[in-house]
Parts: sequence; structure tokens; C-alpha cells
Amino acid sequence: MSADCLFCKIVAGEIPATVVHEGERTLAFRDIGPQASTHVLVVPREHHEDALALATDAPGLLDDLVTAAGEVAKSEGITESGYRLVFNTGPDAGRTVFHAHLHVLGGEQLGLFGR
Ligand code: DGP
Repeated sequence: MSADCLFCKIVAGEIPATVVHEGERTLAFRDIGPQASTHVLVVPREHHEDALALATDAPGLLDDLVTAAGEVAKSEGITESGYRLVFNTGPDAGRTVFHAHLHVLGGEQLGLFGR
């Protein structure tokens, strides 16, 4: 756990969140400011700053996040209609929380990428 990390505190149960899926190494909860009908964040239980750090430092954990995202999609009923998986990286992408997280967005027709 990293001190002062919001998502570490959610994983530890110190800050409430609406949890929708629990894995051995992952936790998924609803985004506080949903950008789509379904907007869930899948996070590793252990602290890694971003997706690149995950890929480098924690073999298999990135796979676990994507697998968990697929399970979230199934339980949300959006597997057939489709969904988007997003890692934001850096200020131009609007990154605000520095604990790796995978956005699962769906439940409606999503807009195009870009501006
Ligand atoms: P990003 O821009 O990729 O860093 O996304 C961070 C997301 O985290 C953003 O969509 C809003 C969400 N978020 C921020 N604070 C909280 C919180 O306290 N609880 C929950 N559930 N989500 C949060």
C-alpha cells in the first residue's frame, strides 16, 4: 500500500466504493463520475503507478486486469453490445489518479476517440 494513494485506500476498505468484482489480485468498483452507463475501474490490489509499471514490474497482473474487466463486462451484461477498455497516461489524457486502473466503459453507444 502506498501512503496517500486513493485507490490503495479503496482496496484497503478505508474509503467506500461500490465494488462490483473481487479477484485475488484485482478489485473493480464503479467510477465516482461515470462517463457512460457502465463505468467501472479495475485496479490491482497492490500499488503500481501505471500500466507500464505493471507490465514491467508485475508479470501477469496486466493480464489479470484485462481478465477481470471481461468478467465485469459479463456481470454488467455488456459483453455482446461491446465496451471500451482505457488506460489514461499523462496529463493530455486527463490522468488524475496515480494507481494503475483500467476503465471499463459501455452500456450505450460510445463516442469516437479524440478531442
Ligand atoms: P483517470 O483520469 O484515468 O486517472 O481516472 C481516475 C478516475 O477515478 C476518474 O474517472 C474518477 C475516478 N475517481 C476519482 N476519485 C474517486 C473515488 O473516490 N471513488 C471512485 N469510485 N472513483 C474515483
